[in-house]
Amino acid sequence: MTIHPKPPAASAKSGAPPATASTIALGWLHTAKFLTTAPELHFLPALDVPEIAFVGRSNAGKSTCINTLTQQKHLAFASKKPGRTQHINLFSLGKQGVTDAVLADLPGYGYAAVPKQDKIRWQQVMANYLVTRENLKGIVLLCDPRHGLTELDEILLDVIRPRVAEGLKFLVVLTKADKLNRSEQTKAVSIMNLQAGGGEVRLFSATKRIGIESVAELLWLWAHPVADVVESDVMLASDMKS
Ligand SMILES: Nc1nc2c(ncn2[C@@H]2O[C@H](COP(=O)(O)OP(=O)(O)OP(=O)(O)O)[C@@H](O)[C@H]2O)c(=O)[nH]1
Ligand SMILES: [Mg+2]
Repeated sequence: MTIHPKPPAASAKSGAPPATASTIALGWLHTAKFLTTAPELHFLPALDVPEIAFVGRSNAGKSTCINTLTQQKHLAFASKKPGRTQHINLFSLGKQGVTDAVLADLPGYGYAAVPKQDKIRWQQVMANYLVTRENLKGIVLLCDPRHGLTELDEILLDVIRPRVAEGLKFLVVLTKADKLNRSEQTKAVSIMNLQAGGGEVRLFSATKRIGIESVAELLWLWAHPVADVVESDVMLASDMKS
């Protein structure tokens, strides 16, 4: 049996309920702070902490997803107007002011009104980022299940496939799940499981608060691989196995 590691359970203070994996993961995400913004890859600082990038078509809900996970309404710019995020925006995470991971909000692609030259420039910046960013640990691809994967999503999947094969983490977040009924949600997950090339798939809704804990726990695990988790937590996981 495979036991997936969990965020460590914090020791309960007297009277307080023990912290669960999702409260630890959400507490960690809540520490998010704006770090920097860059119009081009070479303006990004070189970092040695794990970076998790949010990518997807314009208006898919990337910035809203970051704000929901971090429980901060205005951390990333979210807007009804597509094309709102035009730079790579980095947010640092970590307790006690010690940065242990970074979230990257990338500009969306596929917005028809963007001039062709800008579109091409952005596709190049994005492809460069996804291929060369050394501390990139995981990619969260946001996809509105009412539209499914677009041609540009497919191109992105082709770009990252070799890195995923080498161990880059990959998650497809099916956004705006509140717009689907139960059976449509189930169907969307089944279809995406076939398309996600071995990556994880989660339903998500910022408005109906679907999937928040589950995505938070996954990101926590990406940023805190078992080898880095304190010995007692590893022992806890191995106790569970026996
Ligand atoms: N119903 C619903 N609407 C959502 C949800 N998430 C985001 N939206 C809406 O979708 C629109 C786009 O959201 P953003 O978070 O700005 O999308 P984005 O992917 O960052 O867009 P760009 O920055 O243009 O790439 C906004 O009007 C959001 O309110 C959701 O879970 N449910
Ligand atoms: Mg955005």
